[in-house]
Amino acid sequence: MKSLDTRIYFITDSTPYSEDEFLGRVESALKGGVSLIQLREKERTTREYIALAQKVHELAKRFGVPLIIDDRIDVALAAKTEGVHLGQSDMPIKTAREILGDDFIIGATAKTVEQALEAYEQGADYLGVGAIYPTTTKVKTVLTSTEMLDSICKAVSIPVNAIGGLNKDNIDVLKGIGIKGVCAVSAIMKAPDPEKAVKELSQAVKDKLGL
Ligand code: TZP
Ligand code: MG
Repeated sequence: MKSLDTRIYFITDSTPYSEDEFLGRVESALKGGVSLIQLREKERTTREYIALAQKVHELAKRFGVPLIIDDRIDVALAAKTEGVHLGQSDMPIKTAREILGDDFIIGATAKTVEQALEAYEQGADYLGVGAIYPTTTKVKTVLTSTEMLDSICKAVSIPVNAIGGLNKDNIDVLKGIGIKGVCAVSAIMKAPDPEKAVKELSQAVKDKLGL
């Protein structure tokens, strides 16, 4: 298993920002100490996605934080990032692993124990499970119960992260569940001061979840 720190997994959303403002916010979040970062773009052309990935990658490398690309292994390969995150309608994990090799970080989305086991058996390095709470981020998802999250954590031996509407004030429900971290978009991206938001979220994750 790879050594992978998923405690504070920041997923970006560039939608409402100019590129400079977006990159400034990403840098601020990195300064705050995120442990993993994912570039998540849904509207951009392939060329635009690669160009932005290269810029975010330069920033992330300065802080020693691995960059994961959402959905697209071609973009991840082109920008030479450390990983890719694949959903249930993206390339199968097995195929991605064959193409990308053992060292590449491959994350998967799972909402059931069956999906979790399949992703694990096909070579996923971590799982994202949710949405735990309703989210304001644009995503096709349904709520996942904390009971299901718990069952998934017990079923696989790779890190499992919770995702969906999570912030420093509502993560108590995750206490006692064997997650290795939380994923957050809005709580960091939309914060007035992303660096401060990351520090506060890290403290809450440490205090409330012991991570
Ligand atoms: N998958 C399930 S919920 C979600 C994704 C990508 C969005 C999470 O965003 P937020 O703003 O942290 O609720
Ligand atoms: Mg995706």
